[in-house]
Amino acid sequence: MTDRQVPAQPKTGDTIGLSRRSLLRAGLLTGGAAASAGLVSSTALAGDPLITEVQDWNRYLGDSVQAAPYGKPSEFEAHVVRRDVEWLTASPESSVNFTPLHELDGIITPNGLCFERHHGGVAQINPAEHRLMVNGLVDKQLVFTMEDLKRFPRENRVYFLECAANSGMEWRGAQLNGCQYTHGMIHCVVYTGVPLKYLLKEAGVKTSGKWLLAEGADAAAMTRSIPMEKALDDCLVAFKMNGEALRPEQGYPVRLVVPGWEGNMWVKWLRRLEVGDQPWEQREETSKYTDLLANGKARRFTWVMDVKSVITSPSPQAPIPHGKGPLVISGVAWSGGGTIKRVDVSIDGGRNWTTARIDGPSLSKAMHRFYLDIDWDGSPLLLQSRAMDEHGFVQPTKNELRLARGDNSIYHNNGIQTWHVKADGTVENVEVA
Ligand SMILES: Nc1nc2c(c(=O)[nH]1)N[C@H]1C(S)=C(S)[C@@H](COP(=O)(O)O)O[C@H]1N2
Ligand SMILES: [Mo]
Repeated sequence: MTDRQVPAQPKTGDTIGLSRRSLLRAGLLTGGAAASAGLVSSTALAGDPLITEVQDWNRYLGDSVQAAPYGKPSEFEAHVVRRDVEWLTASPESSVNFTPLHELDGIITPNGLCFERHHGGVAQINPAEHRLMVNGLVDKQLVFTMEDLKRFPRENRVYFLECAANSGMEWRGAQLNGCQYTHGMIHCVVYTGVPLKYLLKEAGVKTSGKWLLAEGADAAAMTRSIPMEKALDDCLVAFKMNGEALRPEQGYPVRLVVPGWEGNMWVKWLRRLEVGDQPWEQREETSKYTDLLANGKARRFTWVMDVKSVITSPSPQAPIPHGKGPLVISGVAWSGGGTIKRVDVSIDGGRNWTTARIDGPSLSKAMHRFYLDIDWDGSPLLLQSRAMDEHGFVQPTKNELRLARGDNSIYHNNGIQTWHVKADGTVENVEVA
């Protein structure tokens, strides 16, 4: 583990002024295709032994097809792992680790790198011994086995899951040095599952049934109230992620998928769905996952994850290794309200904006990948990204957010992130005042 992968201890909000004239000198390359001479490695011209000499891997047989019945990444990618921040939580069982966003590309998170958040550790469940009960205000109380669930028609959908506490540590100022830690409580995979409405239809929801309680089979018995409208809309009872069985960390054998809404509601190890006529006022929807405003009142039932984005490279854990010349700026954007329509990138702390290129699938309530290809002149940058969703919602600055919600909040920070890129290519988390 190198230094730059170690999370910095909390520091008091580093603030950088906007007066750097040098920032304006960094020119934007509009085309995208970078045809500068700076792209060609000069070592190749000097008789590089990696070209002139036959290497071992070119000479000896490699591993057999039986060597890795379940494949894993190259040993040279060993640093690409989920990481936690030790001082953040009191115990490692009720804790969180973070997706290494700075090492990923595209929109899909590999299963082994999806951040984990659990309140009572990972439940280890034999699917043959798992049951899902539907009870409460229904015509027929039902209990499904996993085999029963797999006889309902199923769907495949790509969705992001973001913990409402993602970026929570950044509410009052720049704190953690890396997008893995500031924005890594998110993952995006393709789920295979049964639409929740099919199961509810099978049970027959009574007309008084307006709410659904989802309960987990883990030691925390996570429970959340979900309005019936959402349950009957796009929720899934999912058993596969990225084509294979859910990982135990993600709720094996079955979890609830609540598209676009805060991660806490996506109950893992799902064991019970109760239909009721009002919310249950559980811990996770009263004392937690509510937003205390400046006037002492708390916003609650703030389910939708608002439009948000972050530049993943360059970023503190992904400094620029190559000096000036062609530079790929890349990041991710998402909105619980639907698709992302536009992402703008600023290299001067939000004074000027250039529309980035969204590449890859643009799916509702899924991550979007964006790029801005520039010709970096080697001067310092204040990098920001600002996303806009299909409804026209625009990601706010952190000051705008604090004006609306005050200073007490942890959850639902979708403010614009700033990275300070220095002339030597290193990058730091800062806030633009
Ligand atoms: N049963 C159960 N479900 C749970 C939790 C839990 O502790 N137990 N944590 C919730 C929280 S707070 C989040 S953010 C998401 C995290 O999902 P992940 O671990 O797949 O990233 O799961 C939610 N579902
Ligand atoms: Mo969460």
